Amino acid sequence: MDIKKSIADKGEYINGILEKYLPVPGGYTNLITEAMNYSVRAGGKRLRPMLIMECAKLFEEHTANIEPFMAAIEMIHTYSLVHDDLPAMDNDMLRRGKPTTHAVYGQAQAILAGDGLLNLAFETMASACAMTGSDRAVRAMALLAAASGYSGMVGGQSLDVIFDKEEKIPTLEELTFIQEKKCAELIKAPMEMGAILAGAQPEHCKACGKMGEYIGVAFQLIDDILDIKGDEKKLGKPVGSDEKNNKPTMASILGVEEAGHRAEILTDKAIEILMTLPGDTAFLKDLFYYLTKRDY
Ligand code: GRG
Repeated sequence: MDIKKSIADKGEYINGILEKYLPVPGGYTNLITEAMNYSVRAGGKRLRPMLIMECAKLFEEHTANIEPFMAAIEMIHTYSLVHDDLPAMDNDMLRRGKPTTHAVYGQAQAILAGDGLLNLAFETMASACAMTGSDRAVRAMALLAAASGYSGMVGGQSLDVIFDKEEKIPTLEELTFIQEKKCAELIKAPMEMGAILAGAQPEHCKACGKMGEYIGVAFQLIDDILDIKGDEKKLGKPVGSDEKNNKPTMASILGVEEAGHRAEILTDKAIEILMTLPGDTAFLKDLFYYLTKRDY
């Protein structure tokens, strides 16, 4: 399997889904909707919707009602990137190979574009829940709400900012918490959501979540490594951002080699779980291996 091509093809397919849910610019909301659409259309691997889709496929060939959730998670992920790039946070001017949202639309509109995407995500999922009356849909929405909120991504980001702004050095335990919450929650959630939406048994849903947790932490380790030795052109964002912001990461504390080694161990653990699941696991297996070797 040419995994790079498979990822790109699936990404294109997901772009088509996203287009169905993006706001239509016009009237007095023209600017904010443009800023929202700019942020989503700037690109990205579309990994999170891909994980919903592929994990659902393990249990059911065609899962009804899955697209709104795929669109919603990418909206939430994109909002987090828009806010993370703001001067109050990482102050980055390049993301996904394009000027960041605040660089194009100004800070106020970028904050609002993030807010707009977050709300649109929940509107999209809530409409799907209302239309189908499906218990699976409600459970998937609740899971994503928790994973992206104070006890998940926002909580991790908050602790990260505390250390950043107060110039304090986090312990390894604190750094692990940041990593698990800021990054892994939004990789774990889509895997479990895919299983839930496909009506998998509770133990299979949990197994998908655990697999996602391992991959999520590995993903962050690789992200930290790429920030040290990645190629700015391939990444579409500046490297050395963590060092510039005096931000210790697992890669800077453990060293690039050890961080990479840990990512490989976590990936093996995730694949061990994957092998216990039904359905065609070939794509996910290749994807997990590829993610540890990715250069973007
Ligand atoms: C502002 C609430 C709030 C949260 C910010 C997303 C985030 C949390 C911070 C960005 C920095 C960072 C290292 C986050 C960890 C998650 C991560 C590795 C994001 C990048 O995800 P990719 O590589 O991005 O999937 P693309 O552009 O491909 O979608």
